[in-house]
Amino acid sequence: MSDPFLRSGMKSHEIPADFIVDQRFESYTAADHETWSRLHRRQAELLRGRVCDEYFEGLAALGIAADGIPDFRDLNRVLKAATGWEVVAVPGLVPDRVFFTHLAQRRFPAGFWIRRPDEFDYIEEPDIFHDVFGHVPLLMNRSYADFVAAYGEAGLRLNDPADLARLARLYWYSVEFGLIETKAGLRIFGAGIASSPGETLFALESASPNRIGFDTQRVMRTRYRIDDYQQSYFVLPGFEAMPALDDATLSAAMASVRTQAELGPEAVLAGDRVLHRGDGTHHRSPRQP
Ligand code: HBI
Ligand code: FE
Repeated sequence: MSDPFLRSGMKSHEIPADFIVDQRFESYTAADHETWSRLHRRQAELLRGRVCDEYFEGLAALGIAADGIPDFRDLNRVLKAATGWEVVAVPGLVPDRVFFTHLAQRRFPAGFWIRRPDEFDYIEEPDIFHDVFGHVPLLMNRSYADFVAAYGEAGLRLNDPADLARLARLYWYSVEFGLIETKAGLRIFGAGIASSPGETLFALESASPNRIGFDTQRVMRTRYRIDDYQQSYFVLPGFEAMPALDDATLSAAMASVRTQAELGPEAVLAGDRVLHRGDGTHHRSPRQP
């Protein structure tokens, strides 16, 4: 059995039960900071006119800049005052219950390690660039911040793995891969998109994927891909439309969704508000992500 936290350079016995570790800001090398700078410069440039305004507002307010990896102590002074959130360092993916517990208490677990130069364009596990550049700016937004905390609370209330999978799809298709309608047009807000140059262009501009109006029960039924760009993106009309996850609302939605068939990630339904019907070319052509 390989050690799942070797990626961070840590051994299992060094990791506490809540998985929170010190960021060890002083341990980043000049090469680590340079990787961050290159990623930041490339992505900030590409996101101009493609990401929602709230994202760049959060980035600026938090001082997340191209000059180097941010120190969580600096981020947390601003973030805590704004929405009550803080960023905590973790060595990698943490177990679901641990993840939900931190979110419910407004602690966002962020990988503290950064990808190697040879992994510049693709990593399997979230590193500090995905977590901090992708997610943290929008934790300055009240609606997004409240949704992520409510997601943690909801995860702790559920026990059935099938229900947890349905809940996770709401997070996947919004916080990770969501698009949003603005007066200026369609924009990105999902961190999985915002931290990936390839998916930034694909999600917004490719003819291949479907772009469908976000509907809570529809999304809860829809499986997703973890190994390639999404076949469907869901579009929120605004941050205030993030789904309600209080016990009464979620339980009612869950009861209804349990009676409905699951959907493949490529599905388009008669009742969908289709903004773009994808031609599916990307996922049909063999291996050219
Ligand atoms: N752990 N660090 C970290 N980051 C995540 O995004 C994460 C996780 N553990 C579980 C998880 N995500 C998802 O499977 C949950 O949404 C259930
Ligand atoms: Fe993420």
